[in-house]
Amino acid sequence: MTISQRVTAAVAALLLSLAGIFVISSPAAAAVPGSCANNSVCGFVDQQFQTTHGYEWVAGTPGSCQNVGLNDSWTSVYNNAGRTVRLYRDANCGNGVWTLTSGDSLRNMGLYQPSWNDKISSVRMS
Ligand SMILES: [Ca+2]
Repeated sequence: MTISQRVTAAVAALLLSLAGIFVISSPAAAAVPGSCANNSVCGFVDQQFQTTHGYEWVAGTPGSCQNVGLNDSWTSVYNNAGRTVRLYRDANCGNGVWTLTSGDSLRNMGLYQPSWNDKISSVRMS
């Protein structure tokens, strides 16, 4: 093999492995919208939107702040509200930490910002 053939083969192998990752991950991503109610922001105690240890659907009124039921427990969150949602570390929408556009999600807050994991206390829909 020439060097360029080796590079081509390595790139092809990398693309194949990436394709495998996407195929494996797509069913989990597709399952979220159906389980999270429309017009709601959905919080999950576990990562990857798993419901084993608890979950809640927060159906908000646009512009109003809502304290979540599972205080300081969310690890993953899916925004199915059809509008932008802001997440807050404190009750009554104090200390905003993250904004999710419609359809956006966080699979594991501990990966993005460990100090937010198990800290969300309130949300506001725009
Ligand atoms: Ca909190």
